[in-house]
Amino acid sequence: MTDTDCIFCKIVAGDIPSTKVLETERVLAFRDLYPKAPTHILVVPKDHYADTAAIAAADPQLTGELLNTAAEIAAAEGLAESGWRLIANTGPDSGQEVGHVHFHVLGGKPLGPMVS
Ligand code: IU
Repeated sequence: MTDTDCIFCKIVAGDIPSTKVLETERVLAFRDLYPKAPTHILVVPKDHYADTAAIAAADPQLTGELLNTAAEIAAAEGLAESGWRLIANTGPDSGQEVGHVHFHVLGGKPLGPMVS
């Protein structure tokens, strides 16, 4: 499942370069191009789903795989003890910019409180 207009589908396909962190059969993780923290990695399904609601409804197993991958990456980045943040913006009010579901893994410094 690919959306030809989707930038993350193009990254998954290798048509746009990215700094890959981890790849499995159904999941890709790569470094955010504009990092907001020392560690800022995006975890995405290779198939195109618009957002968390869409993937949770369509494929709970893949949704869980994304979460497991995020935790694995955080541990591999040395964040298990210090902690890390997982964000999945969903829909307009969240500020979601890219319409291909993605989890942000953030850490490597105190991140402060969440915005309201
Ligand atoms: P958001 O949750 O949709 O707002 O997050 C999109 C993220 O994708 C954001 O942190 C961008 O810096 C990041 N990003 C990227 O890493 N590479 C790209 O080509 C584009 C956006 I466009």
